Amino acid sequence: MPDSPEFQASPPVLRVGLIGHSFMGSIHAQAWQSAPRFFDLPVRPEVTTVCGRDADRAGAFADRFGIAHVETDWRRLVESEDVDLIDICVPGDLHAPIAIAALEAGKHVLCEKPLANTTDEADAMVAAARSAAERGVQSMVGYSYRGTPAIAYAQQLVAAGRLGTIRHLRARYLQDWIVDPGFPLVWRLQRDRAGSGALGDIGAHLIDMAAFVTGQRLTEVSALTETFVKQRPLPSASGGLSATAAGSGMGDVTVDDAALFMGRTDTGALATFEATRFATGRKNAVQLEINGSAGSVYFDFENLNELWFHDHALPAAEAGFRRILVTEAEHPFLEAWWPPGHGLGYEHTFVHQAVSLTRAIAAGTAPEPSFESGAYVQRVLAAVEASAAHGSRMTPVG
Ligand code: SOE
Repeated sequence: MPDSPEFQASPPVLRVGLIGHSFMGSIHAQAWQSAPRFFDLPVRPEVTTVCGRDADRAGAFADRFGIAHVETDWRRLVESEDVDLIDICVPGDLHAPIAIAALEAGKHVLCEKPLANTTDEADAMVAAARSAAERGVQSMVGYSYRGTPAIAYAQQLVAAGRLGTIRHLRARYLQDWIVDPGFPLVWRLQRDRAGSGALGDIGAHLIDMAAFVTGQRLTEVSALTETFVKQRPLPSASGGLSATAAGSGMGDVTVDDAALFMGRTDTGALATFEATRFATGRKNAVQLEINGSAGSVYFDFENLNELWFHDHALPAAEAGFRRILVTEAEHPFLEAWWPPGHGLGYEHTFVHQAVSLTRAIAAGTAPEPSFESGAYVQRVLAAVEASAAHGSRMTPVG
């Protein structure tokens, strides 16, 4: 009833064109659907098109998620008048061409991490994002762990000075999904597709998360990388984390399996990072500890609803790490969800990412993490690789 006083006009729709429909494609599709159901948003995001080269697979995805249109050519999608935002969930070698074309066509962009495969690509993407922003077109890189309430709350504690002067960052991202040498050579293990291995896939999250929580950036690093399994069976399809081998032939692994590095931040804190896909028993252990003069925080994604906080101002007899269950309505993002203690999961971090981007687009403000933040991560990745190649020499972040 449009003229009833009770009538509330539906918010306008933000039409999302999703490129890619594997693991990341599904979690993004789910996030776009959940965001307006749980959060009050000034515009309502809706995935109206999914794009993939294989029409049958993309069509099956569209049916499953209730997406109206299927496209098989990303170039047609970014030029289409029927979408407002391009969401890029494909391997890294396609990030720069798609993002730049989309921004030039006036489409907002959400791009999966890492932003690009090289610093040159990242710089070109930043330039395209800057010029698009002058026309009110926004861009964001998908460092989704910023949407973890406990991580966002740690950031608030640091910003409020509860940790004092930060001295140490200790970050680890541990997985074990390619320990089996029979696991196939999926795109994440190919340099020309992924840019790097554990370093860029999961180490990149750590670099972004450490910068987000502390507000500090690395200025120099010293690194070691290793590829433990140098050849793997060719995959049956270019699949993801659960791919199977085709049973015909082997190929070279051209990325790192593990990366370790240490560094110094712009305010003089010392940092250590470890990213590996060979930590047997660790599935998605994203761990971050920060020690400051006034206190410390510790987080592990395998218990993502918890943040451990040590308040060094307390008398020694009472102090010590205590567990904060980050599920209160006062905690970041939690006002929209379940009652205290009922907990969130991996997918919610992507919902929060979608919410932040949607709100920024509606407000005409620059979302974070920006392409510039993504390019910073890219420069650290490049410095880590350069240091490892030169025998772990201390290497400036360019
Ligand atoms: C695989 O290592 C992966 O899916 C990453 O690509 C994601 O960024 C991370 O969130 C989970 O693990």
